[in-house]
Amino acid sequence: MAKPPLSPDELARRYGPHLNETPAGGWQQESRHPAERLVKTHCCFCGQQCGLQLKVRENRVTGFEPWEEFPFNKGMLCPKGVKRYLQNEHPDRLLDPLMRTEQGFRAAAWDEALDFTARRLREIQEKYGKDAVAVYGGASLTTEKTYLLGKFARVALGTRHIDYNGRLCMVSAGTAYKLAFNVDRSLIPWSEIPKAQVLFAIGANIGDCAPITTDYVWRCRDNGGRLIVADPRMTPISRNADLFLPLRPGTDLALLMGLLHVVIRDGLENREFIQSHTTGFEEVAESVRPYDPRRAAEETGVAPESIEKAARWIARAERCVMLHARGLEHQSKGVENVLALINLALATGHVGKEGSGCTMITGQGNGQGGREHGQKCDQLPGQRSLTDPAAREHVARVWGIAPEELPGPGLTAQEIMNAIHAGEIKALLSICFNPVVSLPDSNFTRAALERIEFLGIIDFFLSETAHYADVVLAGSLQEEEEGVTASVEGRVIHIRKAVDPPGNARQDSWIVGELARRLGKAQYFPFQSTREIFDELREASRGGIADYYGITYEKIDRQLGVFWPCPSPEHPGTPRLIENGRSFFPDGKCRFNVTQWRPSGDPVDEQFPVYLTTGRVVSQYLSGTQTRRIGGLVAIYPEPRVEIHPRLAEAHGIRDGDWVTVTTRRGEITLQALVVRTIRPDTVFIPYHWPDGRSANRLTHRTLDPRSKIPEYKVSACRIRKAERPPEWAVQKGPPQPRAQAPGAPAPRGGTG
Ligand SMILES: Nc1nc2c(c(=O)[nH]1)N[C@H]1C(S)=C(S)[C@@H](COP(=O)(O)OP(=O)(O)OC[C@H]3O[C@@H](n4cnc5c(=O)[nH]c(N)nc54)[C@H](O)[C@@H]3O)O[C@H]1N2
Ligand SMILES: Nc1nc2c(c(=O)[nH]1)N[C@H]1C(S)=C(S)[C@@H](COP(=O)(O)OP(=O)(O)OC[C@H]3O[C@@H](n4cnc5c(=O)[nH]c(N)nc54)[C@H](O)[C@@H]3O)O[C@H]1N2
Ligand code: SF4
Ligand SMILES: [Mo]
Repeated sequence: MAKPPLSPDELARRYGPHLNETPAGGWQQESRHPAERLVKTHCCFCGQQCGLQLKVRENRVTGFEPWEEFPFNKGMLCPKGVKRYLQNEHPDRLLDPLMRTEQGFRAAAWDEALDFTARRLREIQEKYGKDAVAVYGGASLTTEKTYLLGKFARVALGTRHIDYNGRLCMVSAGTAYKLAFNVDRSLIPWSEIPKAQVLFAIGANIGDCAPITTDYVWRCRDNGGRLIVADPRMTPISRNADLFLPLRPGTDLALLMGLLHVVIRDGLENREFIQSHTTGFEEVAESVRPYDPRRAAEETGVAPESIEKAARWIARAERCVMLHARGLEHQSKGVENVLALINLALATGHVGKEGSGCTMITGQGNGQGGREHGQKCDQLPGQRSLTDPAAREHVARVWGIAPEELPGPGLTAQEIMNAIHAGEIKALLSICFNPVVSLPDSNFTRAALERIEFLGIIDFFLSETAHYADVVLAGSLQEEEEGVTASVEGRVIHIRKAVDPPGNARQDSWIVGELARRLGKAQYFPFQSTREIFDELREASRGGIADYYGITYEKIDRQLGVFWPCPSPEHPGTPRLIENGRSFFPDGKCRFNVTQWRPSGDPVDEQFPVYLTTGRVVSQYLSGTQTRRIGGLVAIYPEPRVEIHPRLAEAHGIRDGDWVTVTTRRGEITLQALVVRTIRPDTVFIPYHWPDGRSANRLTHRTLDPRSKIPEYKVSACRIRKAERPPEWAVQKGPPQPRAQAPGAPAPRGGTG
């Protein structure tokens, strides 16, 4: 049954003028009203989870104030944090459940929408089997919601298939850290960063994507620390780097193996640390032997002298912190890349001591907490493995079921979409995920959703994916339900409820609980409050790696956050992991892992000679559902542009502002050129926060890392040409927008302005 999405016109007619597109200038509302109360909580956007205070008046969020005491950001916020409060009152908020009719959506009563959803899920499971239904979760949800969702999939639906949008984000890092340390969390609290003598940032655009971390980087430099940055683009922080390594997209592994080669060749490895705290060094040393600086330079395009220098700086530093993000991880060898960085950290002994450590910069708001308690396809609460008999027994006991009733591991996020496309999975319940914009190869995603038999969405805005839904259940913003998240540091923090959801929208966990009840599983979901969900989560995680047993909301408030593991009420929490080199493996050793070079899944050739890489800009967030609706943010970077080096531009007769068609083996889109000197001349960059004709994911490919199953967003092959005329979307929108702010502009230093 083909099910075309509703057209924008139809949607606008049915559901107001703001849908799917930001009105000119966007939604702006200033906080003129004095506050009745201030609610100390956190920014809902990125993994920094900055503390802030929401101004509340008459059950509405009307503005914000800084929260100076919260230690991570001390009142500083980036542009998104300053504008986040505009969502609660936004005219696009979904205020009722929506049900699809022949003509479009109509508002429905909750009983009708929930009954229908539960009935369709049950019918499909009866007809095709339990695993014909899949669940998508998200890492912007509070930890309680993600826990509830894992239990819902396995107990209420009994399906194997639940996975989450962190599969597009944190899983290469997580897989590698588990292989090396048996734990998936930053090894250090951010207070270690300013103490480092050398900071190595690889594939992390800290200025735009972790803006508050910039302040830690500058403090490190103020203390005399040296900064090394590896990125195909000169991002804001690299302007102040002591050494910049402009590597070719997808070649990090060669760079990192080259660095380790130099360390070992020059006898700079930390023998004592290697001997006392690690296993597997010899094999890794052997594997990097061929990667002398000349070969590493050939593969990466980075000068051999720079590789030599970086290796010496890192190895000779007493304290070194290595920071990485998706540039390193969004590759079909993302896990190998992270392992190679960890190998370098272990070989130089920069793990488990003050001012040293390697760490991923977590992406989504609850990117950390969202990957700990069971919404991953192979995971049970507490970062336990779904295939570990002891873990199954423990969690089954807490849930009041027999261990045999727990389904086994299911498919990952992209694999679920592949199975929908293949007609094997017939229904999807998706919360906090916008796959039409965020999954690679979006023509494929759209084709899959056109054939799905039932799609249910829980969201507070009508996302592009919701256009394909049979039912849209109007859910809640972060500040509309109490809970916890875990920040980039591994600090568990308290999300306080500021207001109720508006109109007939409902709290996410109420919606999930009501569906469970309608599926006949009410007894397993007796929760009257988030606190009761959290208390069960504490039990379920008890004794696991991510042990929350000793964490309570009150303790979080007293300590301004608690770092897990925290196994007992008296335990203060664990800011630094791998203390004195002790890993989470039973033998306490850290593991070296041999890494092997593989080419990208979409190699450049004569037909597609240019590298395409994708990522972010400071003012937009993820698939843009939230930030494309906020006026002050849209103004900063109104439309996606394709970054091109002047030399590449000139070769194609392209000038700044010209329309450029970018074509890959999947499709093409036409955007305006942003001609900048801050990118490699063999590479173009497109931010991915927009849908349809502006969507970078029309171009990307579905190759996955074989272990983490992360898509290779950072490496595609493309060709470019000057377009004769503007694309359809631009014609409809009117004259081109003024030039966006060039990247490489000074990085924000925070501040609430
Ligand atoms: N403003 C803003 N901030 C965000 C987000 C957002 O959407 N907007 N999202 C949050 C989330 S979920 C995430 S995951 C993080 C992402 O944070 P980052 O990973 O820092 O951001 P990206 O832009 O995805 O990519 C980072 C850098 O990788 C570089 N890169 C591209 N290819 C390669 C390569 O092959 N090797 C290397 N070494 N680098 C490469 C890009 O040029 C880019 O500068 O940001 C979080 N913060
Ligand atoms: N080309 C390319 N593609 C990428 C990336 C890239 O670098 N390049 N990055 C990838 C990465 S790192 C990520 S993390 C993904 C993100 O991709 P997605 O997770 O699909 O993006 P979001 O915009 O977070 O979509 C979340 C949806 O959930 C809703 N939502 C947010 N919070 C809540 C909540 O509390 N409750 C409910 N009910 N709904 C909520 C939002 O309104 C939005 O519609 O994109 C990936 N896609
Ligand atoms: S850095 Fe910006 S987006 Fe991230 S949590 Fe802080 S204020 Fe929010
Ligand atoms: Mo992410």
